[in-house]
This record gives sequence, structure tokens and C-alpha cells, in this order.
Amino acid sequence: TSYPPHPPKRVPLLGDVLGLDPVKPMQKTARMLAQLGPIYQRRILGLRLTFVGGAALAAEVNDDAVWRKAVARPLQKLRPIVADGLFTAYDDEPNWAKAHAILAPAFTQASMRSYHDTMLGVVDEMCTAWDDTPGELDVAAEMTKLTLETIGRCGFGYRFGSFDSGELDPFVQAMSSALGYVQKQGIPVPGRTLYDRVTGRAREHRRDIDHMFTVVDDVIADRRSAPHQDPRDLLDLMLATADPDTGERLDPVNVRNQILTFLVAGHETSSSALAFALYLLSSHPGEEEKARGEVDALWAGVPTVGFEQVAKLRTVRRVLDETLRLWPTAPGYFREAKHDTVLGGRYPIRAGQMVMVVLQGVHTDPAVWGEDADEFRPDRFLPEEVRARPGHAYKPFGTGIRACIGRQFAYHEMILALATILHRYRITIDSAPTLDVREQLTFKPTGLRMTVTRR
Ligand code: MNH
Repeated sequence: TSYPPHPPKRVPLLGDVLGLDPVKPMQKTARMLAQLGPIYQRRILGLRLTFVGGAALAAEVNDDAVWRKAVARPLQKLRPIVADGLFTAYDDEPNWAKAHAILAPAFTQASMRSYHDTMLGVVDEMCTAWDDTPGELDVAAEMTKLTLETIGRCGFGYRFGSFDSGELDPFVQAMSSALGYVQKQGIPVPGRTLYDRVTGRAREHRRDIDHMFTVVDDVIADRRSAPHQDPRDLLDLMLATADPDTGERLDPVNVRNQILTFLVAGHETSSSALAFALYLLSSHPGEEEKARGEVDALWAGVPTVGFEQVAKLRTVRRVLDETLRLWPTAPGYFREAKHDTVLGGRYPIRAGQMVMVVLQGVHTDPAVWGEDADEFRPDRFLPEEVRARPGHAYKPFGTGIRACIGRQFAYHEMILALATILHRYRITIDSAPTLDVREQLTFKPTGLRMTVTRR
């Protein structure tokens, strides 16, 4: 047995404290993996965190018999907001299994039918706003409005009014400020807690959270007094359905945790994926024309796009799959060993020790993806190419029982939006020569300016 490689500069006693990038930690980690191989370990004081960025090692760590999801520091820091909501719950917290059983039926491909018209309405509103006020658009900001509005309406009938005026809804303000705070806390910096207390930032964070709680609790109370019949949204389901195993319903605080979870987990990941897709298409005009050609052919003479017309767009879907390969907007996930084990046949791992699966590493492993792994080529997702690849080489939605519950929701929403944009507009995107990607728990492209013209 031996230890995995570690960063080149190890400080006596403290360990691998050098070379952390507090602003773009995941992009730095992916570069480290490209240098050091598919695995490396950071040891800080007594703690070891291992990073895995190759398909074979990822397959091992994804094995639910030996490993489970770890609620690592960045997720722990979210818990004051979302507590035992699906995303941040520990495997053995009773509310995880309960909420998973109650909510899983609401996220099947078949259930997407009931959200389709609402999703279409949001896309239409976005296009109307673009037509009414032509000019340069901030790509990421537009996609964020779209996905936030979509999850707000499909989730619990809430309108943020994103396309109404220039003003940001106070809830959205509170949420983005709270998430910014959480992102900073995810990276340990000595003295931060004291600093936040002295400057009043900690109190501001508390106020942001309280504001979010009040808004969501009001929505829940209103719905309790006036339930919907049909169509039912996620909130209706949470209030009306009992867990088939225990016969119990979700308690009111847990319902709030789930709503906040869907807002937090369900909007930036999809919005940034759309922004990356638009960027990648605009720099690959051949791929853009291919995708647009598919939409034009399938939607020719169709007055309103129906549910069935979305899943048929296989080329558009491949564009999104390839986008999430290169820019997995959830950059990775954490696993912990259930018992002592050995990784890669030679690295000892003790029970409870954590590993982070770094998706950019896994998704560009040359052993699986070839020497052109860094190139944007959506045809990698043609069925015959997918069949020829090991399943664990592509995990943008995580793995096992704790994988993303919103995957089908995200695909339906993203395909519908991207196809509509391609169908209605010619787009040109200006950006700096190298793409600037911010990290706020997710990857988010910044500084992309887009001009759209009706075709
Ligand atoms: Mn989502 C879990 C990626 C869209 C709601 N999501 C995860 C995980 C990844 C992920 C990765 C696993 C995290 C971990 O193991 O710690 N999610 C994405 C991506 C997109 C996405 C890349 C879009 C693109 N997610 C959505 C949407 C919703 C959503 C949309 C809600 C409508 N995701 C969740 C929830 C979980 C999750 C809830 C936690 C599931 C669980 O642990 O039971």
C-alpha cells in the first residue's frame, strides 16, 4: 500500500495548505488532476481529502456497497438554509427516505407532461421580453431568470416576476446573497467567522435566511387553506401525499426545506448549463446549424410546441449532454467510505474518509474519451458511442440513490428553452478570448454578452 500523490509543496505540520484557490477552487483542482494523475490527496492538519478525476477510480467510488454520499463542508454550510432537505440530508436521516418516496413520482419523465405548459409559458415570456427591448443581453442572467421562474411556478406556483421589470425580487436578492455567503464559508479561511461577526455580515446572512423562510412559509400556508385540484405542482404533492412506507406526511418545516432545496439545487445548475450550451454553439457554428436544422424540421408548421415534441429533439439533447460533459455545472460530489477499504488496488482509505469525484477530470479521461477529450463534439452521445463507453465515465447528475432527482425536469426545461431560442433567433455571443467561469458551488460562465435577432 501507498499514499496517493499530493500537491508539490507540503508544509511541515500543517500539510498541503498551499496552492488552494479560494476564488476558483474546482478549476484549480481539475488542473491539479491533469498534472498529478487521476488521484491526489490533500492532507491538512490530520485530515485527508482525496480527489478522484478518472473514470476507473470514479467507478469504484460510485459503488454504493462500499461508499455513500458524504455531506461535506460545502453542503454542511447550506444546512442552516435547507437543513434535512433532499440535497443536504444525511443518508440515514428519516426525512430523506420519506421525502424521496413522496417526491420521486413527481419527477418521472411522465410527470413532465404536467409541467410542460408552465415551462412553455416561461420560455414565451422570455422571448417576448427579448423582442420588446432589443439590445445586448447578459447570457447567464437571462438563463437564470428563465430557470428560477420555471422552478418557482412548477414547484409551488410562485412568480418572481423575473421578466416584468429591471428590479430583482427581494426573495431572489436574499437567496443570491445567502448563497454567496455559503460559498465563501465552504472554503476554510482562519478568522472568517470573527470577521463576519464584526462587520455585520453574519447578521445580514441571518436576515436573508429569515426573509426566505417567511416568504416560503406564507406560500405553504396559503396553499394549505386553498389546495389545488389539477394540475398539481410539487407543493400540492408534498402536502397531500403520505409516504407509502410509514403512512406519514412531511412536516411543515420539512416542506419548507424541500421548497428551498428545489430553488437552490434546481436553478443555477440548469441556467448555467444553458449559458454554456449557447456559448459552445456560438463557437461551433457547424453544431449550431445541425441543432437548429433538427428543430426547424420537427417544429415546422407546429403552432404550439407540445410535450411530445421535446423528447424527439435528440440532437439538441446531445448538445446539452456534451455541454455537461465539458462543463458539469455541479462540478463534483463527495463520497465517504462505509468501512476501511483500498482504492485503486493500493491506496488505503479508512472508514469515514472522504473522496471528491471531480467531474471535469472524469469527463475528459483520455482512456475513455480519447485524445480529443477537450473538444466539443455532441456526436459522442450518439447511442452507439454511448453503448461503447463504461457507464461511470459520465456522471453530471451524480450517482446511486442520492443522484439528482431533478434530472428529467432539467432536461425537459433545457431542451425546450434551447430549441426555442435556436428556432426563433440568430444569436451572436461576445466574450473575452478565454471563458471566465465563476464558482458559486456551481460553474457559471460570466461576461457573456449575446445579441439575438428574429429569424
Ligand atoms: Mn440536481 C442532486 C446535478 C438540476 C434537484 N443534482 C444532484 C446531484 C448532482 C446534481 C450532481 C448529486 C449531488 C451529490 O451527490 O452530492 N442537478 C444537477 C445538474 C442539474 C440539476 C447538473 C441541471 C443541469 N437538480 C436539478 C433540478 C432540480 C434538482 C432542476 C429540481 C427541480 N438535485 C436536486 C435534488 C438533489 C439533487 C433535490 C438531491 C437528491 C437526493 O439526494 O435525494
